[in-house]
Amino acid sequence: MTARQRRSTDANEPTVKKAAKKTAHKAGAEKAAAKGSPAKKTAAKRAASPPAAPSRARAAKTAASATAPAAKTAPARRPTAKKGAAQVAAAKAGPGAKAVPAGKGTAAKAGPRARTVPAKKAATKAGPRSTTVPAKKAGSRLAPAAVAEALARAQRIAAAQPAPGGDTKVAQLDTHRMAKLDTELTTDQGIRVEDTDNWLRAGPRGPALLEDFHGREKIMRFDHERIPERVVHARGSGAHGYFQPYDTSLARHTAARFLTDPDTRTPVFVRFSTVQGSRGSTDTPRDVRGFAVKFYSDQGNFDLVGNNMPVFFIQDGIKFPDVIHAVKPEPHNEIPQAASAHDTFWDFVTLQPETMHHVIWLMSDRALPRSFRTMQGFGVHTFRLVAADGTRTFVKFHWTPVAGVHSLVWDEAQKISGKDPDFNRRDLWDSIEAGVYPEYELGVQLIAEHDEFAFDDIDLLDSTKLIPEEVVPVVPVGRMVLDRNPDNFFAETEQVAFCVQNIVPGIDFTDDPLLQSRLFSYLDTQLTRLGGPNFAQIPINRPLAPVRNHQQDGFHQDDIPLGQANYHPNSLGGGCPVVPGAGGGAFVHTPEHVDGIKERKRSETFSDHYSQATLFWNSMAAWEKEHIVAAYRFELGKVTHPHIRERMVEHLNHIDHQLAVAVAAGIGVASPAAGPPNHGRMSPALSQAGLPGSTGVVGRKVAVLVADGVDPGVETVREALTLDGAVVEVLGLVDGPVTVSTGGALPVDRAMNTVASVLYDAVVVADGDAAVDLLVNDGCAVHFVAEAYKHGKALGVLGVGDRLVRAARLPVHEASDRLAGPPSKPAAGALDGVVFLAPGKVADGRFLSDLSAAIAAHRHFDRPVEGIAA
Ligand code: HDE
Repeated sequence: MTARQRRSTDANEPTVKKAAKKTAHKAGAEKAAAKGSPAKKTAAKRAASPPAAPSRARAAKTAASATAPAAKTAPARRPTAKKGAAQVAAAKAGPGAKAVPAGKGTAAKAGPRARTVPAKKAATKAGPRSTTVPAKKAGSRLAPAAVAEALARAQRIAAAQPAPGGDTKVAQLDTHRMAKLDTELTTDQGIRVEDTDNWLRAGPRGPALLEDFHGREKIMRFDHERIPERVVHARGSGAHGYFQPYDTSLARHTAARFLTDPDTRTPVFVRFSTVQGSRGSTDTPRDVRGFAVKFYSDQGNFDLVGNNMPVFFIQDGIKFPDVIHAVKPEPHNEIPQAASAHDTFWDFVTLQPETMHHVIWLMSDRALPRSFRTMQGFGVHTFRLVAADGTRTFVKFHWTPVAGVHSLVWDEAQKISGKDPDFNRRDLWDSIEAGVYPEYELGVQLIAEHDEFAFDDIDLLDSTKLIPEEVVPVVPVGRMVLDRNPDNFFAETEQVAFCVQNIVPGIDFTDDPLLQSRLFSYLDTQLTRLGGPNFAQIPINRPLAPVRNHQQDGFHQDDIPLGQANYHPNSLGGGCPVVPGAGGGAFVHTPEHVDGIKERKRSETFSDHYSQATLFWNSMAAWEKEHIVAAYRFELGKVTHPHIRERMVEHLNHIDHQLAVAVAAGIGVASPAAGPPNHGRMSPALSQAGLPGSTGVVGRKVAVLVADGVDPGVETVREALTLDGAVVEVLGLVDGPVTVSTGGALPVDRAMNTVASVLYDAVVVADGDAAVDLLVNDGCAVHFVAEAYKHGKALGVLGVGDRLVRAARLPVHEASDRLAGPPSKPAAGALDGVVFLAPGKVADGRFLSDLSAAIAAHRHFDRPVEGIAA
C-alpha cells in the first residue's frame, strides 16, 4: 500500500479505534517514536526547502509512515495547482519572492479615479447581475489595457469562477482599492481643496467660520473614525492566503468543493487575536489566541472561527458573558488590562469547575505563542461533514503549523509586552513581507455517525473535551498558506466579520450548546460593530459566490438593486431570483429527528470536569509541567482573597495531587491531603515537545553581538544562517558600523539598547579581543547573553567571545576553562544549546550545523537557570 493509498483509507474510514481507546498512551508513544525516527528527520531536513515546495509537513509525514505504520500518513502527490501569471512570476523569482497579484499594480495605476472609474463600477455591477461593463465609462485616465483587465476581472467575479492560482478574492478587492499617488486633494464630494492647513476665518487672528465645509467635514470624519472594538478578541492581526486540499479523499464525506478539489485554491483571510485585552493591548499576554479563517469558497463563505486550544472554558453559551466579564478588567477600576491574573477570573473559574480543563491549557505554554506562525488552531466544536449522498460524519478541525508549535517563556512574554507590544503582529507582517509564508496543515478527526456514543467518557457535544489523537487520528487533508499582508488594517483586519453561522453545503452544525449560542451571537455583534445589516457588502466580507436576494435597504447599502420585484414569489421580475432548491446546490439543513422535554438542564454526560485536565497534565514534558506550576503560582499569587486560592488548590487536587501540592507551596496555601487517584492516562500529541516543526531555522531571529575590533569570522556565521532562512541582525553597542580586526568595517543593523534579547530566538557572540573587551564591560551586552541563556535560547559563542559568557556568570563557564585554569565539569544540562567555536578556529560545517540544530530546537529547558540574574 502506498503512502497515498494509506492516507486515503484513513480519510475514508472515520471509525473510532476502539481497541486503542484504553491504550491511548501506548499508541501515542509509538507515534512519538515515529516522530523521532531517522526517516522523519531526513524528511524534515529535506523539507527545509523553500516555501513553494510541497508541504514540508506532508513530506515529513510520508517519510515517517515508511518506518512507522502507526504514524499519520500523507499523500505523496503534490497538489497540481493551476498557476496564475503572478504565481508563475513569483516561482521564477525564487523561493523568497512574494507573488504580487496581477491586479494590484493595476489598481494602483488606476489613480485618483480608482474608486469611481470602471474598475470599481465594473466590479460593483459585476456582482451577480451584470457581466458587461461599458468600455466608454472607463474614464480617460485608464490605459486601454487596464480597462480590459478591469473588465476581465469584473467578468470573472460575476461568473464566480476561481481565477487561476486562486486570486479571485484579490481581483474582487482590487476593484475597491483607492490609490492616492498622483492625485489631488478633494472633499468627500469630489470638490478640489484650496488649503487644508488653515481654517477659514475672519482675518488671520479672527474667529473661525462655520462656513468652512472642508474644515467641518475633515473634523467630522476624524471624530467618527473609530468603530466599537470587538467585545472579545479585540486585538488581532490578519493576513490573506489560500487553502488547497491535497486530494479528493474527503469527497466521500463532504460535498464542500473547497475541501475536495485539489485543483482549486480557495482564497482565505485569517485573523489571529488575543481574547482579553483591548484593541491597543499587548500581543503577548497569557491568553487564548483566536484563529479565525474565512474561506471565500465558490459555494459561499465558510468561517471556521477557532482558537489555538482545542477546548473551551464553558459548555453552554449562556455562561459566556459570565466568563468574559470575569476575565476582563474588573468593572470598578478597569484593572488589569490583558491579564487573567486577578481575583474575578479565579473567583469565577473556581466556582464553575467545567472551566478546569481549559484553565490548565491557559496555564501552559500554549497561552504564550512565540508567533502566529507557530501555534496550532482548532475548530473546538464537533461539526458535521455531509456527503453528496447525505452520509453524515462528525468532524473536528485541526490546523498544524509546519514551523512547529513553539512558545515564549512567561518572563520573556512580560518583557516583550514593554519592549515590543506588537511582537506577534510584527512577526506575521515581516515574515510575509520576507516571503517566509506562514503555512498550516488542515487535519480532520472523523467519527462515523454511528460512533457518536462510542466514547465512554467523552460527549462529542461537550466543548470542554477533546478527542485524543491516539483514539481518533488526525488525517491531513490540505494546507493553508498566508502569502499577502492586508493593504489597510481598518478596511480589512478590523472590518472582517467572522460569523460562525457562515457555512457551505457539505458542512453542518451539531447540537453542541456552545456552538448553538454562537450561531446567534456573531451575526448579532456585527450589527453594532459594523453599523448595520449590510456588513456582508464590505469588501473583505463579500463572498465570491454571487449574492442575490430580496433583502434590502438599511444603513450603508452599497449596491443598487435593479428592477421592480423585491419579493418572492413574483412574476414581475421573471420569478427571479429563483430558489435553486436541494438539487440546485443549495445548503440543506441535515434532516434530523429532534425530540425532548423543554427544560434548562445540562446533560449528565457533561459532568466530568477533571479527567481530561489530568490527561493534559500527564502528557506534559517535565519542563512543561514546571511552566504550568509556575503559571498557577503567578496567577494565584496575584489573587488577593485567600479563599479563592484555597478553592483552586482543591480543584487542582482533583486533577493531580502532586500538581496541587506544588502550587500550594508557592502561594501560601496549606498542602492538601491526597485527592482522588490520577487515572494515569496520557495523550503524547498534547505536548508541544512532540511538535518541533520541519522548517529548521527558517524565520528564526538571531542577534549577533559585535563591537569595534570584531573578528571577520562572524560574517561566515551570519551568511550561513541567513542562507538557511534565519533573520540575522547585527547589534552594536551603538548604531553605525564597527571596525573589523583585520581592517575595514562591518555594518550594524541596530544598537543593542534599542532592542533586547527577548526579541530574538538565539544569540551569537562574535570573536575578537578588542570587541569582546568592549562587550564584557557593557552591562547591556552582559545582560543580553545572560537573559537569552535564562530563557533557554541557543547561544553561538565564537572564540574569545567566551569571555562574555563568563562575565554573564552562566553555569557553562566551567566548560570553557579550557582557556585558562584547570578544566571542570559543567553543571548538568548547562551546555544544552550552547555551541562554542574554539579561539583561532574558523566556523566550519560542523559548528554551523550544531548551531543551526540548537536554534531549530527552539529552546533548551534542561539548563540550570535558577541562579541567573536576568
Ligand atoms: Fe467567540 N465571539 N464567542 N468564541 N470568538 C467573538 O464576535 C461568542 C467562542 C472567537 O477575529 C465576537 O465578531 C459567544 C468559542 C474568535 O474577528 C462575539 C461565545 C470560540 C473570535 C463572540 C463564543 C470563539 C471571536 C466578538 C459562546 C473558539 C474573533 C466580535 C457561545 C472556538 C474573530 C465578533 C475575529 C469573536 C461571541 C465562544 C472564538 C462577541 C457568545 C468557543 C476567534 O460575537
